[in-house]
Amino acid sequence: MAHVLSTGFEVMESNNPNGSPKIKGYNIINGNLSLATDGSTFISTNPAILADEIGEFPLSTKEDVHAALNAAKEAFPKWASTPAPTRGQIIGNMGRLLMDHKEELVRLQAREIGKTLKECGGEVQEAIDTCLFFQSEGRRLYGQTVNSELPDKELFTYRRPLGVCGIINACNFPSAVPFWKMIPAIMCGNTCVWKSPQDSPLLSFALARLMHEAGLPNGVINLIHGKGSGAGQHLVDAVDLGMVDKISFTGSTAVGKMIGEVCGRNLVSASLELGGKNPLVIMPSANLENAVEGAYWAGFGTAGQRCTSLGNLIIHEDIYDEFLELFMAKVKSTTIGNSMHYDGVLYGSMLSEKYATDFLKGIEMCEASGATKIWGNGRITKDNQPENFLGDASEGVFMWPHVFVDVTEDMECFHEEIFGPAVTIVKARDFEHGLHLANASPYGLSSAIYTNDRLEAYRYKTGIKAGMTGINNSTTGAEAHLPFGGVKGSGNGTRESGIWVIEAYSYWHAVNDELSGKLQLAQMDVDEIEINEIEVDYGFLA
Ligand code: UN1
Repeated sequence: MAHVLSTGFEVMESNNPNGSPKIKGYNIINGNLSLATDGSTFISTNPAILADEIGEFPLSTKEDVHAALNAAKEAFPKWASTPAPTRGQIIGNMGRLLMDHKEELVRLQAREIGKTLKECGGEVQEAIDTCLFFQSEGRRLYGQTVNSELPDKELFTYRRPLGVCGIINACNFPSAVPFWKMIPAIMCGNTCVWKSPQDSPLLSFALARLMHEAGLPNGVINLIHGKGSGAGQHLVDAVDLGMVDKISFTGSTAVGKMIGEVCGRNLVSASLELGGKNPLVIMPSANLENAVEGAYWAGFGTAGQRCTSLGNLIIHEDIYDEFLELFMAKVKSTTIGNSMHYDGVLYGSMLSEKYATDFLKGIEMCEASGATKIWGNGRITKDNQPENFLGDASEGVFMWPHVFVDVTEDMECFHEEIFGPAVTIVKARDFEHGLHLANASPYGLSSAIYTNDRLEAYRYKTGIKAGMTGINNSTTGAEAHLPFGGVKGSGNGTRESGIWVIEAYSYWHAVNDELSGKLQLAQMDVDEIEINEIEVDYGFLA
């Protein structure tokens, strides 16, 4: 522990268990730490130990959001004209600082959202990988030289930044996902206003401080805290006021559609990464033990709170009973608890109480749909806990793993995402039926198949409508340099990560340079080439 959390981080008085620190958090606007203009605040708590208050943060007002947008606008011209390799170097510094402070950030993230230390480690690594990737993209922000159809004339293309980007992410991937967005954004020369998730404000504050420590000029990234319906909505409303040139959002499909509408009517670019009901098909030729591992991890890793988590588990009828038996043995032995106190837990608490409440509504929806619950019992409490729950369940918000069978295409729970540890199981008659079921939900984010039949794998890969597909792999676990995103209800076709995301944060500028000293008209002043009138006998080809 040291640096990131101690330098300039004010510890407040608290009654926290084990004396854990409570931090006073700030917005960062134009590099300055500031409170909400009306002084209002909210508290971030540890979802695994609700009595543990992590910090107090500004509940930002419209004025605060506008101040952040103005700071981003002010900073834009200078940052946009900073050489891209220099921007890349600052991003590289961020990656190195993340490496230096990985352990503290991992522990802070685990404390703030309840994810396991192992998964938080993977996630901070994903943020590091993103920085290292885009450090060198700063040296590769290529345009093209294009031949003109006219003599003494040159054509060029340049990537130009869009301007001020509004960044809104969810708290389930609170370090990797904002970095997926902001790192390419600033690499391209944009400036940002980052609305932190309300459930991971201290982590956002620490990350934003680290970005400034890396050499980021003031105003390039401005952090504002608050709730989705408050600061988040003010940021979206500012699109109608002409103050925002781009919104990048990860969250629910309903909110994504609302943001898409606002951006659409203003012709402002929107990157929307939304929900999923990710299907995983198990075919008889699969290695069943491997398939069980993949399905189990996809469904219950991260307590099912990834947008790529398994939704519909589609099992071929010939191996249904055998697979289910192996799968349920694993589900029943699931170790759950606070990973900061116990080793080897598969998952910890829900991300926050709000996620827990929404998850329980999802469980009710499955029951109302007519699905048969074969495992799971809602919220874990002292008197209602699975065998391998570790610790005192009353301290935080923990959920049982849930499994529903007899799910069919006509049920609501077949189509709707349940964000949490619940898997809905569907039986498939054959491959065609399995593929049909995999395509039948309104979403198209991730998908997977377990098969050792190469033709089936090929037909799945070509027949599925999804942004991502795993073959003999889980639905989760995208790497930081492949395009991430979905189709159908999972997004608007934009992608995060790798070289593909650069399209989302830049526009192409075509420049022509007329060197001839005269006006030459494209299409009209072009030399005509006549076909030569020579006799060729093609008869020998016959
Ligand atoms: C998300 O849940 O929003 O592919 C992102 C994965 C992770 C990212 C998930 N690398 O599951």
